[in-house]
Amino acid sequence: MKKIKNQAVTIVALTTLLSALVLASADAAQWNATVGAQSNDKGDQALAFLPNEIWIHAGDSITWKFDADDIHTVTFLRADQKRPPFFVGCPGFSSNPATFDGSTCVTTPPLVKGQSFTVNFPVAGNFKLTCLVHPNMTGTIHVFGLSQRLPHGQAFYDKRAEDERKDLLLDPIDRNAGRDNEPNRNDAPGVAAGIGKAAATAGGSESISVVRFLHDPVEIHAGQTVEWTNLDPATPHTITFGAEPMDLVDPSPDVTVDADGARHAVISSTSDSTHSGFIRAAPQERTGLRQSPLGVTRFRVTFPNAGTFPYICALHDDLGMKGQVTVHP
Ligand SMILES: [Cu+2]
Repeated sequence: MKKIKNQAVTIVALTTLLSALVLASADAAQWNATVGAQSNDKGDQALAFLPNEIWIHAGDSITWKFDADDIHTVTFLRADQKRPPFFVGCPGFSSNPATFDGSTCVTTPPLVKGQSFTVNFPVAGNFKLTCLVHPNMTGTIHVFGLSQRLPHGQAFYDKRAEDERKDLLLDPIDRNAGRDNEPNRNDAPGVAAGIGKAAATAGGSESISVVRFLHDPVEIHAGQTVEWTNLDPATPHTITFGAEPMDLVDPSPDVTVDADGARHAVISSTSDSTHSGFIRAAPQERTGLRQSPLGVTRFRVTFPNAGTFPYICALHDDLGMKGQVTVHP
């Protein structure tokens, strides 16, 4: 008799637990968003969370689907945490699905088109979403308590994502920018090493980056100098001839610095290697913090001898960022 009663208690307890679980899962919604977008030739990269602002209930999850060949991360740092390099992560990378309540950092490793990642948000709060690869790629997740009404449904976010994607990818960037300038007094033909535009929504910032060498290919005569200029507000690029070095951030040892801060190399033969290091704009300023150093946005190469000199951006060659300099005698 006592055994039967115990069994009955166990069954009641189990039933209660089960119905609690069913209730919880019935209430918890699953939301969808996209990370990144690109043109068919991969040359235009939208560095954006689409959409970059979402309102959900505590207990809900969001699944981010990656949709670009350029790498991105989905990252939630602790409020007091310093921003780490993307290859370091939190440190380390979260397993999928992850849970973020503000107390512990959550990040994916760098992911590309076809991959996805889900984060559950058990606690109410307003949380910043960022991509560790792209500092200007941010968003906001508003997590409401269950008693509060959500302003939008999934259909709204799908439309918002599509609108933001089109705004970024179809907004014409002046690909001739920088070309109308008075010719350089050193008679150096110019190549734009990437061009971009920053944009923002109420949820955060985003940008469009053209990962191409514009005004390429270049034809010059022996003895002339070519100048590459990065016209992107944030994305770094490199100009790399010959062997790709292990360290992409810093220039190769042969590179010197001109009086105006531009880096400069001399390539005498088609078997020479040289690497610009990261060519990029200075980061944005923030009041109360030490100002950021000037960016290094220019790289020059002098070609004393004739030949055909192919080169790449070591960061974006897989997206098609390659060029060529032909030097005539
Ligand atoms: Cu690049």
